[in-house]
Amino acid sequence: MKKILPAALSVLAATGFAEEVKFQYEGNPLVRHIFTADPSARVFDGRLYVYTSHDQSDSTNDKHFDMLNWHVFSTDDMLNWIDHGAFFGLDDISWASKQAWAPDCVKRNGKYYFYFPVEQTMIGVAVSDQPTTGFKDALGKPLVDKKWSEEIVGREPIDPGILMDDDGQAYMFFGCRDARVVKLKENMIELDGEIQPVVIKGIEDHAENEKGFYGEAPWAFKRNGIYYLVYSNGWGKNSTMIYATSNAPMGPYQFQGDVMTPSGAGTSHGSLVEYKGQWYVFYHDKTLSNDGKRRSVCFDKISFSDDGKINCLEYVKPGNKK
Ligand code: FUB
Repeated sequence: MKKILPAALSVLAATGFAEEVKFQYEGNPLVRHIFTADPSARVFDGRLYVYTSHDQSDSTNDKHFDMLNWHVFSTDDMLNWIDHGAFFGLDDISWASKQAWAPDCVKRNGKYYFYFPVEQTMIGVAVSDQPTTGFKDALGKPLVDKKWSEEIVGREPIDPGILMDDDGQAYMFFGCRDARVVKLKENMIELDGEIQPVVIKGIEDHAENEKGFYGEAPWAFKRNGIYYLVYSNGWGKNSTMIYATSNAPMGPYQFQGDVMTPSGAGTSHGSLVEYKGQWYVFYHDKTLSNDGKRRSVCFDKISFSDDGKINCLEYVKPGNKK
C-alpha cells in the first residue's frame, strides 16, 4: 500500500483497545493514515466528533466492503485532530460477524448511543458514558433485523441516521433502496411505534444513480424549522449526495437538489453539521487509492441560501486547483 502517513501525524498512546493518533488537517482528504468512509459528524459539549466506517487497506471489489470496525475522530478547531482509534467493532458484537458499515452516534441524558449496521441486514445499538470509548452492545441482538419482514424494514436495513428533534423525540432513518424511519423511545435502545416508509415527492420517475433517486445513506437534521433529509442517489460515477426537505420529521419530503457534485467514489455518504457558527459537509472520496472500496473522509464548508436551499458544493479533487 502507498505510504500515506502525513508528516504531522504522531501516535499518542495505546489506550485500552484503541490506539490514538494525533494529526493536523493538511487539506482533503482529512484522514490519510487509514481508509475511512461514511462520516457522521456530531457536536458534543463544544467538541466535534466524526464517526466513520473503516475500509481495510486491502479492500477490493471482490470483498464487497468487508469492514471490521469503526473509528471516531475529534477536533475543537478543525485543524488539530485525534483519531481515537477502532473504538468498536465486530469483535464487540456477539450476533454479527461481517460488514461493519455506516454508523451514527448521538448523546442523550449523559450517555452516548452508537448505531451501527452489520451484515447488510441488521442495525444494532451500543452505549457508553463517553463519546470515544467504552461502548457496549446494548441489546445483545439487533434493534432492526431484515428477518422480521422485508416489507416492513425494506430490502437492506443499513445506514442508520438519527434525528433528535427540539421536543426531545428521536427518530432513526435507515435503509438502502427503501428509505425507512421510526421513532425511538427515550431510552434510545427501543423502537417506539411502527417503522414507516419515508415518502420523498418529486422523484417518482428518477432512475438509479441520478437526480433524486433514493439510494442509501440518510442523514436528517433540522435548521430554521425545516427538516432536511440528505441521502445518496446511487452508486455510479456520477452519483452524489442530494437532499429533500419537509415541515415534519417523518415527511413527506420534497426533493430539492444536489448537496455536492459527485466525488466519483461510487458510494456517496456523508453528513452536514454546524460547528462554531459554520456549516460543514463531511463526505468521502477515493483520492488516496483511486479505488471506491478504499475511501477517504473529507470535509468542506457549505452554506445555505436565504430561502433555506443548500448551496451545492463543487467537489474538487484534492491536488486539483479550483
Ligand atoms: O461503507 C459501506 C457502505 O457503503 C455504506 O453502508 C453505504 O452507505 C456505502 O457508503
